[in-house]
Amino acid sequence: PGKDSLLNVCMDAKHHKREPGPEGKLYEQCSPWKDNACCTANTTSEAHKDQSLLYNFNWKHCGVMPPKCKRHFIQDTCLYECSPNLGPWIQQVDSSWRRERILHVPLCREDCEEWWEDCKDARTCKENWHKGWNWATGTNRCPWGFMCRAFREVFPRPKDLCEKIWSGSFRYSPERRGSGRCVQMWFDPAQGNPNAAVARFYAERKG
Ligand code: FOL
Repeated sequence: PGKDSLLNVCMDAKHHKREPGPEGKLYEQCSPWKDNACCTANTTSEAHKDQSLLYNFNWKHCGVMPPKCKRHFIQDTCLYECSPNLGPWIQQVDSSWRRERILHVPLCREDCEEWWEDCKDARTCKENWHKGWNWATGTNRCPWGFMCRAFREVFPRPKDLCEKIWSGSFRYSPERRGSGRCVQMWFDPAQGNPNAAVARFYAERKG
């Protein structure tokens, strides 16, 4: 594809808009994307719930997730659902719930390290949260034989968390926030969305 087709696009997935555009208001942690977003306000309000209707996914599958950890999962959901700057990493997939996914998005090291640091004492029973849950009750529960353990045991390093939890959506980037060479899940929208320039940089190399 030409490089322009990688810029300012939405993936063809479960809740994404067909095309990015302004949203009057996006909920709390997703508000940085409101000037140009692939998500709707309703998606961003669901993104903040422990048991959201987006995927019927339950963050409390091993007990309550501490708020300092949960905020990173909310931010990941905002990035995943709202970002119009993930085009260089969109791949077609053969899946029951989406036609496209993101693969190997270079996540800035600080975003990954802070996510791990704030979640290391939280608990989970699975390394890959995309597959293999017990859905018998309508929400994800730990499958038979998968014991709840601390994140620091399931994901020994920050890189393990960021790369494995969503089956390779992210790659751990050694680049820093503000470098223009890695994607930030956290940013101050005052100077615009820094990920637009990151997408342009990688589209140039791929397109
Ligand atoms: N965040 C990021 N960064 N990347 C993502 O790909 C992503 N995906 C979700 C949320 N945040 C993300 C969506 N999460 C299932 C589980 C989790 C989920 C969506 C769907 C699910 O239904 N899993 C079934 C298998 C479904 C199938 O592949 O057919 C399971 O076996 O547990």
